[in-house]
Amino acid sequence: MKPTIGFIGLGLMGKPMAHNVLRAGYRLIVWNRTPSRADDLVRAGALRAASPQETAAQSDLLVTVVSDPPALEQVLWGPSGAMNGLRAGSVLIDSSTVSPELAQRVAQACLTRGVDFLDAPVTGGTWGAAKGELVFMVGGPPETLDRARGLLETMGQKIFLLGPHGAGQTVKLGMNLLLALEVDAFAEALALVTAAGVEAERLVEVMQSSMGRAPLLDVKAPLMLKGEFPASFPLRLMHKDLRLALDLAREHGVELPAGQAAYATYSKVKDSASDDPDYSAVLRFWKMKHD
Ligand code: NA7
Repeated sequence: MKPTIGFIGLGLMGKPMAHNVLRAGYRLIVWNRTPSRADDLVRAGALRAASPQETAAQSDLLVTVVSDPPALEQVLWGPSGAMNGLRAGSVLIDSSTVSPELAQRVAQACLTRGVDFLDAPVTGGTWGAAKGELVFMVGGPPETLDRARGLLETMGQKIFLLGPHGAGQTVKLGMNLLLALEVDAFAEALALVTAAGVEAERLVEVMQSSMGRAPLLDVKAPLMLKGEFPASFPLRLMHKDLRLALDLAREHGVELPAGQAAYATYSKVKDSASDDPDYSAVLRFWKMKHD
């Protein structure tokens, strides 16, 4: 019989991931802080739990996908938190992006309860989540990954085991530093080219023939040219990940001058946003300067 899966956090990423688990025929128990976000999953056959603790108590494998470190601490250790519900012998998989240090703390807390843990943040965006084509970056023991692999394969197409607990988060922060700088660099180039009197589309045409197909060109550039920023990966979360990457760099005595500069740019846009845009809205930085 298939194991029972618990799912906590049904945001832009968590919800499509949970749908794929349900479609794969698992018994699924869900909890989300805003209960209405679980309604369509419940209609599709998932069971609704009253708290993170109740979700954990019924799960053989429990997945968490929440915003940031405080959110993860809240669902694990807050009132009716999941940590108190987890049964010995179960597996906790955290697919939020948090600090490697928090991942190691969660692993330690799990160890004392006889629970196996993996940090397993993802890359691939909301479209990858919907198609079940995410890439998992995993930290933890290979035996634990063996227990979780079948479940992860319902949500993703590639699974990288990168080292001990925290290694998944470390690589994820490296990946997002790269993405943040790439989109920021594109926005800078757009600002420069258009200010110098050439249409933005011309830059993109040249990029297309010199750089080939890439997520930046295929997905972000067309929306950025239109000035449309529907949140696929919210800017507030990329901002959080840059902060986590800079913290990690400081811990290890590594300087990230480009990362610092990008953080300042993303911070300015975040502080002045009245909506919840995608991180490609970093382009607004240059508009703000002219307004
Ligand atoms: P979203 O769409 O902002 O969703 C965030 C989820 O986290 C959502 O379910 C939130 O519940 C939940 N959340 C946030 N804060 C809390 C607290 N304090 N307690 C309980 N639950 C909370 O983010 P994404 O799905 O795009 O991303 C999720 C993670 O993957 C994140 O780490 C990214 O960097 C990568 P709500 O529905 O608001 O009640």
